[in-house]
Amino acid sequence: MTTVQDLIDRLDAEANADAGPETTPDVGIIMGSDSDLPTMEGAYDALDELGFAEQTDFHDAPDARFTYESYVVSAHRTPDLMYAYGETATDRGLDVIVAGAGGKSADLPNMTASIAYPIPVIGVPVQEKSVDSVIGMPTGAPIVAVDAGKSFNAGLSAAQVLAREHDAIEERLVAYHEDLQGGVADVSADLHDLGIDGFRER
Ligand code: RP5
Repeated sequence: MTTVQDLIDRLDAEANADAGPETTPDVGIIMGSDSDLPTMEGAYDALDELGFAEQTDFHDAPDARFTYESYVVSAHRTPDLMYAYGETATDRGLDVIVAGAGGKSADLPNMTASIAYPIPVIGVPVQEKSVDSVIGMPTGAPIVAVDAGKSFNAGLSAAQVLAREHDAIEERLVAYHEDLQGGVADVSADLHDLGIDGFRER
């Protein structure tokens, strides 16, 4: 059985490893419970769509140039692990963290934003009732957040952070946006040209 201390030791070892940016994960996805996973899947989907690969071994990066990793980290059940994750984020090579939590005490995103500062944390409130908890930060302690459940946008935002430094990601984001516009244009033309009845049947 894996203990919290095992995971903390692992994070510490990775932070002290001599690993360059080519091999370390770029995006960290964390969530308060595995029950958050269905809501958080959009973040994985967005990053997958942009050509990121999942990295399950810190020391063995996949061929893809840009990668993400993910963990369950509970602010309330495993506070030491949350602290270790945020504190080692820079040394582990993360550039941005997507953090999701649910319930009324959705503190993982906001606490991780404080601990990992200045690494940007994009908060995902898993439910409507989690929004205030995620975004309610005091002056000087910032968090970036999406609306409840909008984890796909959180994944896109994480890529936007990386795109400032990596042209390849910017190109993928631009291509994604062009596809998005193309999809709207297709639907718009169909609605106009087929009429409402034809559109319903198409
Ligand atoms: C939060 O408590 C988690 O982010 C989750 O949304 C919620 C409930 O967790 P479980 O009881 O389903 O594990 O910290």
